[in-house]
Amino acid sequence: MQPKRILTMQDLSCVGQCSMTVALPILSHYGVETCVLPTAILSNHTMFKTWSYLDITPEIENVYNGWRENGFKFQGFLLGYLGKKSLMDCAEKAFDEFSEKDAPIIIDPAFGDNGKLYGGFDLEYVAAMRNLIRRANIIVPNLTEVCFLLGWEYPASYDKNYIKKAVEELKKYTPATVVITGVEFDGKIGEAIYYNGKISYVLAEKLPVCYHGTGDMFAAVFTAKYLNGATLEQACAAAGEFVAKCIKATPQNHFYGVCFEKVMLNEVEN
Ligand code: PXL
Repeated sequence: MQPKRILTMQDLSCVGQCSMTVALPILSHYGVETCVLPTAILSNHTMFKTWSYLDITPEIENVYNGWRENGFKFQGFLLGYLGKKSLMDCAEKAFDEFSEKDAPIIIDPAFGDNGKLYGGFDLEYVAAMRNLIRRANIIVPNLTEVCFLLGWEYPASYDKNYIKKAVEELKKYTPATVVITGVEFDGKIGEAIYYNGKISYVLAEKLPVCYHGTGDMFAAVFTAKYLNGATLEQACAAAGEFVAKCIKATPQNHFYGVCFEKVMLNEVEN
């Protein structure tokens, strides 16, 4: 079978093991032909003290002209950190013009974590994302992003009823299947999947550490597995397992991302 060809749109942080520099190798490793549209070029991700930032929006129409002239189409889309509101219009244009029939659109809102927005984002960006998810088939927000999308306070604690209310509210903005990442119950961590009116949970051991870029990694493995025929639950379990292995392979002093390369090397050698 020919690998599926997808387009992933997210930033290229030159240093920091997140967004494009994890999505591209992981999607390729798991058998997906990965075309990229970098939305911004940063010296490093925004969890470091400082960063440079080049917005790619002005170049995108030239890229699209190249794609139009060559007749390129994609069989799926994975959106991560876009950076600016203008990129959301570019994303919609890509869905309209470069999609094969029924190509799934998977959107990771990628604008915050731990109850806070990432540096450089504001509520206007959140509102634009709330609008963009109406185009998604699957969204993979973490709980911080869910709360911002709904205009809710980030909760000190929550139960399964809270998650149910949250997904029901989200459904007002999107027809998508909702996969909330990083939810914690009974000392375990994983995903709440809302599909066809029902919620299921994929939970696994919670590791006592937290690293940047793991959400991007989760979205990439999830997307590859799902496009290659896994169910939502299987794709979540595989992605969660991959992220956990990467965290375990990362020494504590490696603070800015996780050592996913070691895990992939292991998978190739075995
Ligand atoms: O991992 C999410 C992410 C992606 N891209 C950039 C970031 C972050 C998180 O901080 O700064 C540029």
